[in-house]
Amino acid sequence: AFDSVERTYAMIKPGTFEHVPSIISRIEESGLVIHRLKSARMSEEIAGRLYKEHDGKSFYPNLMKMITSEPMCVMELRGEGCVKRWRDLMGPTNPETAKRENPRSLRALYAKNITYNAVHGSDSSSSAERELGIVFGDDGKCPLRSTASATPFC
Ligand code: DGI
Repeated sequence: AFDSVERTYAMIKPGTFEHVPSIISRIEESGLVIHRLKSARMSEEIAGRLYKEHDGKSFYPNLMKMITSEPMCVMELRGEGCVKRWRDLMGPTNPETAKRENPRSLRALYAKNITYNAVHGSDSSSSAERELGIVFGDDGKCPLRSTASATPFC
């Protein structure tokens, strides 16, 4: 059944607004399905839950500043093997590496630097479930509200 197809959590991160159409096109061409999409600005609280594993690292303050800086596209992607397929489309974390190893990847094309590196994708199915839960509120806690909502973000 469609429900059993793998899913992943994807973000078109702040600083990448003008490339949203190109990135959406690449997703479509790849055959992955955009199951849910919204435009939202992340609250500090949700960002903290999402990036909990990096709390305490040297780059954590910059990471938090970047991810809460402006609205972005958050998505649930679906498709067979989509965790790996989306990670392959993204390319390596560091854009310099991406340019060397995979010049067609989204990070090679659109990342400004390692902090503003254009896109995010879960690193495993279990991370995907956790991250989708946080952002879309599937975990029963407060979801990331879309920018269309009149209510302030929680
Ligand atoms: O899954 P990725 O986004 O490729 O990488 P990750 O989950 O290990 O780290 C999340 C984000 O944190 C990454 O997209 C950029 C930032 N980051 C990770 N490692 C470093 C880093 N930023 C800096 N400045 N230096 C790092 O070593």
